[in-house]
Amino acid sequence: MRSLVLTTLVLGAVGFGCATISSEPRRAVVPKLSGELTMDGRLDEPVWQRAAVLKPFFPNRGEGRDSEATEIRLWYDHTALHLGWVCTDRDIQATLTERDSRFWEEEVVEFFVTPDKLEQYFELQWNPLGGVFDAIIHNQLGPDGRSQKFTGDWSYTAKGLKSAVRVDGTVSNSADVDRGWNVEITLPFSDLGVTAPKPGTVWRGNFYRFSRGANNPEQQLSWSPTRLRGFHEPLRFGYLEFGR
Ligand SMILES: [Ca+2]
Ligand SMILES: [Ca+2]
Ligand SMILES: [Ca+2]
Repeated sequence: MRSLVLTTLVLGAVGFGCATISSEPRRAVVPKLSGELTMDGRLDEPVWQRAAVLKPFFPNRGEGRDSEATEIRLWYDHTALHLGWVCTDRDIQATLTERDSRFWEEEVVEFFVTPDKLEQYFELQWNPLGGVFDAIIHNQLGPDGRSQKFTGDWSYTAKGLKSAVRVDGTVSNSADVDRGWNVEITLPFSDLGVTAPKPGTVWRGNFYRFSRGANNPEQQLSWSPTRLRGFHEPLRFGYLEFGR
């Protein structure tokens, strides 16, 4: 514990860019907004300008910094949560397209979220080719809150989920220099088994990215770093408060 505290102090003192790594899970307020979206992967509708912007992402172990920037934009209305991913990427790599593929072996962005208990949460993923993964995770937590083991029910399908990807570059061609990719997402609350949360409600959730490329080592990036080996540490998920 003593060394953990010391590490936190040192990291806090050094800082990384405009933000420091906090030992506490991160927090965000998700604004309640309204606006029509054209589901095309372009975040150019006016409502995206008023969304919460969650950035930067950090290496999940909580040390070092990201080699390419990631941000998530977030808002909700009376029926759904809306997510917009902005991934800077000089070399976009992906081949998988089928639903529930093992996208994490390539490049992918991920959203883990639970409206209720930490032991059960939704895992959703999107890749640069428009691939989608959806599952319900059951995670057995030990007395210290850490994951002991988890299983995923991949048969779950988020039936109302709508998403679209826009790639600025070429996928799986390391001979050129890409710029990045966006994902535009509408996730109805009904797919999470709930109605729209009342303002002030706090959920737990986290945003992750597997970043790879020909000249980049793999990075496992997080909005709220778990500071442990994997992403499946719900005690380390961030806090998402629904605003007014
Ligand atoms: Ca759009
Ligand atoms: Ca890449
Ligand atoms: Ca599924």
